[in-house]
Amino acid sequence: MTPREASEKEAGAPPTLGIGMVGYAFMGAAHSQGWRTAGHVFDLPMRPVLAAICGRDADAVRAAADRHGWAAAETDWRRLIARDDVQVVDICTPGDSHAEIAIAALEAGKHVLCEKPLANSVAEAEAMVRAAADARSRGQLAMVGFNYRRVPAISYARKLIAEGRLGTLRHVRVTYLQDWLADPAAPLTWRLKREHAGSGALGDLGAHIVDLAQFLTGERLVGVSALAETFVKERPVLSGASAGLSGTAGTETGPVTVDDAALFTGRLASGALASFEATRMASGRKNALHLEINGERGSLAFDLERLNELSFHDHTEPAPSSGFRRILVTEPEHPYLEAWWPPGHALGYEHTFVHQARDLVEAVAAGTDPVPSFADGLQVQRVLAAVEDSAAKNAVYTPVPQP
Ligand code: SOE
Repeated sequence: MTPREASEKEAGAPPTLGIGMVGYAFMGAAHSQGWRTAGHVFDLPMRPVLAAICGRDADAVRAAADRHGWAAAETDWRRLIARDDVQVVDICTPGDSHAEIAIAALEAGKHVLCEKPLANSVAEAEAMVRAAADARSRGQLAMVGFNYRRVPAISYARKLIAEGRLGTLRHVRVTYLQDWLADPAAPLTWRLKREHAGSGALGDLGAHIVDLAQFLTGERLVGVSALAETFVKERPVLSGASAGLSGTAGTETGPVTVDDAALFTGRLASGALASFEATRMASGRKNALHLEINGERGSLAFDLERLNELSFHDHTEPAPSSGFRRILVTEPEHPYLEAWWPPGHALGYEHTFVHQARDLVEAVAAGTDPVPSFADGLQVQRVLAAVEDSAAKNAVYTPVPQP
């Protein structure tokens, strides 16, 4: 125990929870913000401490540690997970290293938070679920980072659906559109290589919308029919370091080995029909996630670019005066909002990572199972694999194996 920890303990301050993060690009920055802020906004039973961050490039990781407020920097993730001041390992690396790091961290006695998609394959995700189950019997927790569940309006939408406000569900319609690959000159980053990313728009964006559809409805997808396409098959090879979505490219080109876009329909367990579109080629769309759910008694719609709002239609109201109305999800009674700003003072993308950190800290302190679990991540992985199988056969209906 450090002198500061000892004096905090004496003063009755909550115990600390040491965080170690692997990765420091876009997601690393977003998660850092979450860990840094959660304990200042919410009354947490444990205080997250940004103990150490890890990346392969010593200068870059030191700079990231200074920028994002981490006490120490490591260049080898094995050293990070061996540190005594790290109790939670947060994995923000490309998908090809998720399984190895997560399993090693669980075996080393740490709790784990892993960015989505959980892994690059069903087999890896299954191994991670097995390691998480073993670790659970030793009191450790494992969570996958589907941060959009933590948008207050999404969390509130789930509550309305669970309360039956939409009645029997008929349709789930979700699109997630970006445009950072619309330009054929955009460079060949790791996200465009199957060996690193597993898949393209499907795993990156499709994973989010599959998770949201299942989270909001409380149901699983049981089968899918899919089409996928790689519109730009060769792209300029990177000559410098890549920050994930961009980088400096030379004149040499290399093959894109993942999808640029994936479209699929699916059936939910109750019989409701779902449709999904995930693309990075929708010019003009930056981070446009739209969803609409229609039920017998009403409908809900959400737009990530207006994430403090939810559209709700109550179909039991008399037709002449009924219609979609806007719910501003900024009241203290709404999920996550009790500790933020007064009503109408909006939240944004970064707050989802603060809420994610809060939920994991609370689960660790209470010893309860965090959601989404690694098993939830595996279920999404199974849907993604079924989508790939179906797309390879030009939309042949493909069952999703159920646990
Ligand atoms: C890039 O496409 C990306 O950063 C995703 O990887 C994230 O999960 C999503 O939140 C925003 O877009």
